[in-house]
Amino acid sequence: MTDSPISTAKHHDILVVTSNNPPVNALGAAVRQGLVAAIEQAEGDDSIKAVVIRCEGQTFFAGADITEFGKPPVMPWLPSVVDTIENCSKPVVAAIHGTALGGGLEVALGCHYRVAVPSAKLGVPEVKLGLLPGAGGTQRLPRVAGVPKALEMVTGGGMVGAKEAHDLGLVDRIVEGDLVQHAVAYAEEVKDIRPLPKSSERQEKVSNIDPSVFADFRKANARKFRGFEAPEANIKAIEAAVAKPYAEGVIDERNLFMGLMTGVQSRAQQYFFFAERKASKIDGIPEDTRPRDIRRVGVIGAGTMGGGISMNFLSAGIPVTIVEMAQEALDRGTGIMRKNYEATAAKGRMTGEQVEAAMGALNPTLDFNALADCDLIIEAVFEQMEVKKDIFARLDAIAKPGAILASNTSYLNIDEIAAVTKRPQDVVGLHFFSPANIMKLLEVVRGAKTAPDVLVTAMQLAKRIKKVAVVAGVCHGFIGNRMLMPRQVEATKLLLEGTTPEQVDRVHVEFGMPMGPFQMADLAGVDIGWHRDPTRIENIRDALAAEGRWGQKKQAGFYDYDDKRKPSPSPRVQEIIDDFAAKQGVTRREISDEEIIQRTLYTMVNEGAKILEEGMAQRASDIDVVWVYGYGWPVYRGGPMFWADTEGLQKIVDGLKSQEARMGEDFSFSQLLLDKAAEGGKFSGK
Ligand code: 3H9
Repeated sequence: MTDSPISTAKHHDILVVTSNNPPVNALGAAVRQGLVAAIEQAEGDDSIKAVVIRCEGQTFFAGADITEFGKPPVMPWLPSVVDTIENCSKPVVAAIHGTALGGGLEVALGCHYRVAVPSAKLGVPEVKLGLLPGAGGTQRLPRVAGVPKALEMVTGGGMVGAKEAHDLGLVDRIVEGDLVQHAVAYAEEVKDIRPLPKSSERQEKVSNIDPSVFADFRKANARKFRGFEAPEANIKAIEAAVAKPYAEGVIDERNLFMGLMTGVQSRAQQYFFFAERKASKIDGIPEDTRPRDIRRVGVIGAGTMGGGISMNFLSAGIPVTIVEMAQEALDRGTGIMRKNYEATAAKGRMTGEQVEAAMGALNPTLDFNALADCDLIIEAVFEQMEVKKDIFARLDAIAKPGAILASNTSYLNIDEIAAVTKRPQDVVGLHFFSPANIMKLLEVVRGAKTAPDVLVTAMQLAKRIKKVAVVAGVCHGFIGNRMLMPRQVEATKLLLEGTTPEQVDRVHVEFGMPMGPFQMADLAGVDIGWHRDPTRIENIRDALAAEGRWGQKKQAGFYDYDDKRKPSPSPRVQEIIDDFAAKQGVTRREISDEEIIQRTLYTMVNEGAKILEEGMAQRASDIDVVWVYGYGWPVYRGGPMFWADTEGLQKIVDGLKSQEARMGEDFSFSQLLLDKAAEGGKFSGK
């Protein structure tokens, strides 16, 4: 079998089994077949006393091959491969580097011993794909690492480092230097030890477990798990490991796994895994485009956005020059940045030294000319075209040749901004989401003249600062905020027609959004974008703003808030709504939850389809990435476009048609949506 990704070589009496399946040694069919053949080889050869399983390339097995999911299964499947390894009559040692993830860790747990390099990481991220470790992992992991840690790992999907893994008993020895050499030496040490230690036979860590562990764990994490099916299935599987013998526990695991695998949520989450990776690929750009070198970043504006943006670069070790117009604003901005870092340190997520290193790499100044040596300059000032144009003209005069000039605008036309410079090819939009040091999304706005290497630099830099970047075209609000608009328009009209802010928000929260449109308005500030003339009252928002009901910060907005920011329905808001309805001659009626979904979520899908047909997003999955990472769309629904596919596009069209008259001229159909619905098509998978 020359083309098998699995090869074997004898080092004296140790058989070294090597997987070479780039990029991440996913456990596809050929790998599984090769592993079983290698164990058979070891069994059949008396001169072999022990086996080492290792991987070439960047990592140990990163799990099952996700691209095989949903296709007809090819034997042998992973659970039986792991069993074959564990049942080998000769000791098997896993030699781990990179990341042993999911099925990869399950293979390692099937081995009798595990050695790892200090940089290795181990985890079971299946929950992020809407799944559970289905190759015996839910039964072996608690037996080796203990129930509390197993619960945390299977439901959180995070990784543990080699040292912690060693402390937990997941790794038997940490080895420095040549991994193969050490693993072979380890195999020599253990080759004669019998009985072989089998993870599946260990009972001590799953015996005498107080069942309240599970109830407490569920309670403590209820908020985090809300809406997701996989965490609960993972918990049930660990419960089975405690309550039942191994042989029965794995049957429970299998049933729970299949239940998840055939559900919509895991399809959505697997789709999203690939969507996120696809987002970094830019259409129409030569493959060999080299990024520009970014050594120092300039940020204009030390407000909430400017400060948050700066922190991203500082945390990644990139020095930042931050410019403000007045000393007081500069001090306030940098003070907040320090406070944020110190809060992170207080939670143990940063050391005091790291805080000082980050703040030490910040150069706060009132001197605009200090931006002259920056390789990337991001403007984060007031959202007004004239202000931005003025800044870009000044930047054009002082920035060094080849510097990238970026605007953090959330709506404005990048081409118009670029036109005031003599270097529109260097201008790009970098739209961060608030709080900019936390939110993962970055919309990279591609202007008509933005150079390919500027885009490539932006995408690469996004990775460096741990953001997920999506390319958007120039249109009002780009991808995310543009789709917010129809939702806002219809939500507000629904208030007049008969619903309450509570009903609209409840429907959105039940759908899985972190909050509804009115809760979001109160959080962001009802006064944002307000014309500031209290006598000019043209809509409900104007009326609220005129009365100082600016949202949470004033303890009054669409809701009333108590001292702890707990919202309650506001009789005053209801009066304002009733007043407006009366003035506009709207007869209020009972509004169904379904109508709210049709008018606030289906309209978003329609807008997303327009964005696609206009080429403002490269692909439907990019829109989904924007909504999951920028606005908290529940990932178990994949994003608005994937969700539309699961609803059925004809159902979306029919729903919108049923509301067309009510929505009036605010609404028009996307031709792409109509066409796709008519041909029975989908947005995803194209
Ligand atoms: C599982 O194991 C189920 C079992 O319990 C039960 C079975 C019965 N399969 O992320 P990157 C691709 S579920 C197929 O950019 P990095 C990825 O799409 C699995 N393909 O690299 C990308 O392709 P492209 C549990 C995979 O260095 C390329 O590899 N395991 C898989 O930033 C590079 O990926 C997981 O969930 C896969 N499993 O990060 C681990 N993984 O170049 C998922 C990656 O065409 N993987 N690809 O865009 C990861 O978390 C990261 O890829 C990893 C590397 C940390 C490994």
